[in-house]
Amino acid sequence: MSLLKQKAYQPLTNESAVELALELNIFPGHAKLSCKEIGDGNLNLVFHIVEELKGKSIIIKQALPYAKVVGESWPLTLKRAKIEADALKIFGQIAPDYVPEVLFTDDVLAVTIMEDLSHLSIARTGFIKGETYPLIAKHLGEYLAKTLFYTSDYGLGPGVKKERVHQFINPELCKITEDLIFTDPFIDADTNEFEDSLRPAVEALWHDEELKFHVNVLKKSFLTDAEALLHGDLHTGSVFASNSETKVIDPEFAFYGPAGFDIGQVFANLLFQVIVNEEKCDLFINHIETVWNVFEEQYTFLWNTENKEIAAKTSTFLNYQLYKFFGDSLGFAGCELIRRTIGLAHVADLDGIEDELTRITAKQKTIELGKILIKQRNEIKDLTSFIATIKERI
Ligand code: SR1
Ligand code: MG
Repeated sequence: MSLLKQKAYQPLTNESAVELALELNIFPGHAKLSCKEIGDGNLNLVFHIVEELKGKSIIIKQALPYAKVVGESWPLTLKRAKIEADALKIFGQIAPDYVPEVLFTDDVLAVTIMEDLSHLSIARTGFIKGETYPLIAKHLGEYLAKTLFYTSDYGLGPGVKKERVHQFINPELCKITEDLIFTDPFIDADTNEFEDSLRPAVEALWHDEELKFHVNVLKKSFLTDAEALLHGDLHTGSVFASNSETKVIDPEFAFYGPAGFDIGQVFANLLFQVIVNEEKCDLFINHIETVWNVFEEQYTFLWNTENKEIAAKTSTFLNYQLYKFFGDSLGFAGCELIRRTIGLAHVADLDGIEDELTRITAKQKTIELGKILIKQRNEIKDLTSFIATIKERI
């Protein structure tokens, strides 16, 4: 019986992924298709299907009922596939240049079929190989301004916005972030993973009461500030890029949260390259500046031209908003730097450094910069002081 008619979840194989694509008439019935499972993330299966003669291709992404990075002992809701598909559709309407096209979704099979982006590379992998993607920062700044404005009270109006908050209640995936970013790295949790030589630096974090206070403030903001529909996991592994194109993928962690969270994840994941890539350090600092400058300019334009809250359209309130987003983003960036260094889910920018001394030194710098950004996020009032803070620590 056809996969869709069975109305039951089953993990796809290369063979059944091809059957599904044929059943949906995405390719002609006689097409000769090849399929490869290419998922290298922490959670899902990803099938790349290519029509051998014509070269047409698609991606089928399927959620697994557990976290792949840990195994079946960590069950995980399949509902995240619907959240991801719905978020891709909304972000795709708002910022079509920067989001893959969705071709089909099915909530029971937990699949999203989308445009194939394999002519692009995962930005993190490209950066590690020496690419710099000259337009990625401008594109991400624009993506952030549009998605964070148009999904907010100011872009949608309070009625529709509240419906969206309801639609994107995503407790299980949010809990992963709450634990892995805001809790576990700051206590002696089983999920933490770090080299023995980092233990003194890690234990210092666990005993730093001032730091833990600030992390609790940031976690409270993550839990309660429903400012905009966030991507929720906007690291450089969630971005496909080339020298001319940028596409943001994988919004399964989407929910209504503080706007600075998405911006901060982008900052932190560019900071990994600032820290490890001595030769191109200035270029990645420049990317960070561009992300913020483009975000600020475009958010300001949307605020002034598309604002649904007439009485809020003042420059003082806009400045208040931008100042809050900036400070929040530094704090969230600090949390991301620390959790990717000593928590459960690491990044190849750091872990891929073969020489142990170089790797440990880079990780120590990452932890120190993370601490400073968390504690001083409200004193670092603008880009100039942010860049100065970065340069003092690397
Ligand atoms: C168990 S999931 C670990 C991490 O992978 C995802 O991409 C998120 O970043 C999450 O924190
Ligand atoms: Mg992901």
